[in-house]
Amino acid sequence: MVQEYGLFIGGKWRKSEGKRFETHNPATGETLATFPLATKEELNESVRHAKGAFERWKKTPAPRRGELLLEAARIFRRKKEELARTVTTEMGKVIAEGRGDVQEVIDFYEYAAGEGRRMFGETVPSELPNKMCLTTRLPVGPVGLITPWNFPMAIPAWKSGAALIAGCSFVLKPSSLTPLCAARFVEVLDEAGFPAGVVNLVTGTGSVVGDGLVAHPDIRAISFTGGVDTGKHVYESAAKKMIKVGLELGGKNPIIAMDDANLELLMDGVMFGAFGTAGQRCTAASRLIVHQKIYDDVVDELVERAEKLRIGNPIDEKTDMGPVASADQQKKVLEYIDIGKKEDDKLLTGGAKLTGGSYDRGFFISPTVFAVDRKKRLALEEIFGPVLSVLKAKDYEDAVAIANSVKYGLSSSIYTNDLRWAFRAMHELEAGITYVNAPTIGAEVQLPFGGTKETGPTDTREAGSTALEEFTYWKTVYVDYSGRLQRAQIDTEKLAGS
Ligand code: TXE
Repeated sequence: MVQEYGLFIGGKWRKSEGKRFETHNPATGETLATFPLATKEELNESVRHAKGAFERWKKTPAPRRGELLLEAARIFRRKKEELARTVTTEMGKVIAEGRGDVQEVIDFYEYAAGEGRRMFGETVPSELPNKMCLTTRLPVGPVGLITPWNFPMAIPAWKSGAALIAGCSFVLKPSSLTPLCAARFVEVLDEAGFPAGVVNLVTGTGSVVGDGLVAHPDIRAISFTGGVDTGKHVYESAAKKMIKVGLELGGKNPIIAMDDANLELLMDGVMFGAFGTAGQRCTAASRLIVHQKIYDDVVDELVERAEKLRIGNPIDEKTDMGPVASADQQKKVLEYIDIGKKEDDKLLTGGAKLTGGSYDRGFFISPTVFAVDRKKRLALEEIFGPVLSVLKAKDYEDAVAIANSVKYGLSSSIYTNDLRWAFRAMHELEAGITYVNAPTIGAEVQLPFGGTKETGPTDTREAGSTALEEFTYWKTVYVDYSGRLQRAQIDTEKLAGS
């Protein structure tokens, strides 16, 4: 039976006045559940609850807030397998990656819970006697979390975990491709016992719920992950309100293969980086930049391996790559494949929709590899699908110049056994993340995640020690216990001489 969900507002699941939409399994076409397209009034109601709850939540000591995050982590751990199956069924990543998505939730909630007992500020010496100076973090207020479909539980967890431990209440607006994952996620938070109104889930369109959330006067920060065009729009309207905004907007991530690289290690990394999650990770390796000396060997091996991948229903443990997430995604990726063909890029393997039998019910595309010239669109634009562009570089300098020639700067990688290239790449690749001898994917929650250039113009970082930046502001406190007026910058000479 297809379950009908409502909106989660003020600690309760509520019916909506809005129309409904369905969510589907991208491998089979099966309808999984229906959700409301929330109205403006319902969105406003959720923000009203978030605002009321914020006043109490911010006063709850951070270690107590952390206990609730730990409780949620325990429940996520208990339900890991069923939640992983929801991720795979609704989004289409293979089941091992579905489990990884949920594991990331557990890892981050545990990490963020610990932050409740750290959340360090500084104590700094004063230039005046009997005066103490310190800094502390304060939550910005109720926040809006706008999330995509490619990590349908992990990304809501990164954003909500950091918001909650910081003392912010939130309204989560998930992608309309994966509302079931968001609902199952919020059910766990409800079971963990977060106070009513701290956690709210509002499904619906970008234009009503997304725009409405960003523009709402009581929403004090927005954390957004999605496409560049939507991100620009969010950035503009957040700027009109002068609120904090965290943006994570995709990439065109390169792997550089130097001529001294361990080829076996390189190929394992390239296959995982390019075709994991059917290339739909913001950190996916979508460019392989190969030193000319090893180019032919790498290309041969790549084609052989890509053709061996088993494509099918991602719930089957034996499947290597599932479908792309939606009909729109499939159309967009196929359009890029056509662009490659029209621009005379050399198609090395794949390059087609998979059809026949069970493939006809889902959105399958064969793993595709093009040999591409550095100025072509396939070398420069984000595709977000199982399409890898291979480029030839003369030497290290040329490889880095190609790597840096795109407008994005999220992840990057170099395979080499030469320390010179490894250390230079760490400094010279224009990206928020650089891997050495590992692919562009595989972020760990205890490290900052984010990019530069059009990937992350606000330069915020999710996860890691920087996760709180999006949701807190710094308060500087001066405590003068001298019992008299002391004037900074003015009384210092007298003091020095006295
Ligand atoms: O993203 P959108 P889509 C890229 C990838 C993909 C493309 C489009 O290239 O092909 O984006 O995917 C909400 N105000 N990435 O269409 O539209 C929307 O409902 C506020 C990269 O899914 O950007 C969803 O919740 N919000 C990315 C979220 O924004 C609005 C992951 C993202 O949707 C809105 C996903 C509005 N006006 C896609 N309109 C990554 N960085 O990993 C829509 N939304």
